[in-house]
Amino acid sequence: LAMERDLRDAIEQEQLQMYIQPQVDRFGKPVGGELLMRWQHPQRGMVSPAIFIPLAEESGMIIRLGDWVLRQGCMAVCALQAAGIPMSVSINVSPKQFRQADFVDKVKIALVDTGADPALLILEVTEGLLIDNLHDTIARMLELTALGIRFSIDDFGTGYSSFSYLKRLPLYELKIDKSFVQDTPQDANGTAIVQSILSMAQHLGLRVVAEGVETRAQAEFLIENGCHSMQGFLFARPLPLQDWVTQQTAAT
Ligand code: G
Ligand code: G
Ligand code: MN
Ligand code: NA
Repeated sequence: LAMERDLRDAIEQEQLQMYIQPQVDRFGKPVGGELLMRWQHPQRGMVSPAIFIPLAEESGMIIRLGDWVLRQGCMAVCALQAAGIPMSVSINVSPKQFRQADFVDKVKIALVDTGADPALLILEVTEGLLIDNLHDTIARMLELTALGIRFSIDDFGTGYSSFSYLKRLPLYELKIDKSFVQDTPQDANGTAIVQSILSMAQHLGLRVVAEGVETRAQAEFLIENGCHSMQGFLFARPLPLQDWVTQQTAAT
């Protein structure tokens, strides 16, 4: 509860920071990046989003955090483009944030205010979003895709997975959850699941990002099976956006 109060101040006191974790293609070239929030608390130190996001969802603070992340996402699109780094930017959108009556308006305003190219912005949503009001969810997603924004299903396969939504939603991408990725190539069942997701995605015309790629063997397996891009400690840990920009501009 003390943490809940602290979270309220975190935005104003600039304790929140955006990290980016690159996603690379099969040649190792960065093609996108996921923004991940970090909270540097003056006393508690670095607080994991795995702790404060659920708290923010319960308390409703996720709306303010989400507004901030949306803006940061647009600003990251602009910063990368200005630095000549051709990458898409993925942000995590929680169900509560997505379901706000004025969410589409907020996205439009953020795009206009920042001048960000919507074609470079990807919204990661979870299967939890699809449990109720699928009809409204689809309508809202269509409004956003009409702006040029793309959608990705995060943690694919771990939530309420239903094949029917895959054909009804305007999706661009699936992110295979790291729990499946980390079963490859040694565990027969996990490996079969990953192969099936990749094959299904290919037939549906969806791109696939594998998350939590930690070993060379996993990467080789994923590439052999047609995975488009990979994200994980093998390639890079999440790092402050500015550090990534500096590193990329120095490299070229
Ligand atoms: O980065 P890890 O970095 O530890 O993130 C832990 C969890 O927090 C993940 O499930 C991730 O999706 C979530 N998360 C990280 N950043 C954000 C954010 O900006 N918004 C939302 N809604 N979730 C986030
Ligand atoms: O948004 P999502 O739930 O997918 O959050 C991604 C989470 O995965 C973050 O907590 C991020 O720090 C974490 N992560 C990223 N790469 C790796 C990895 O290679 N291994 C593991 N174990 N976690 C990772
Ligand atoms: Mn994510
Ligand atoms: Na995920």
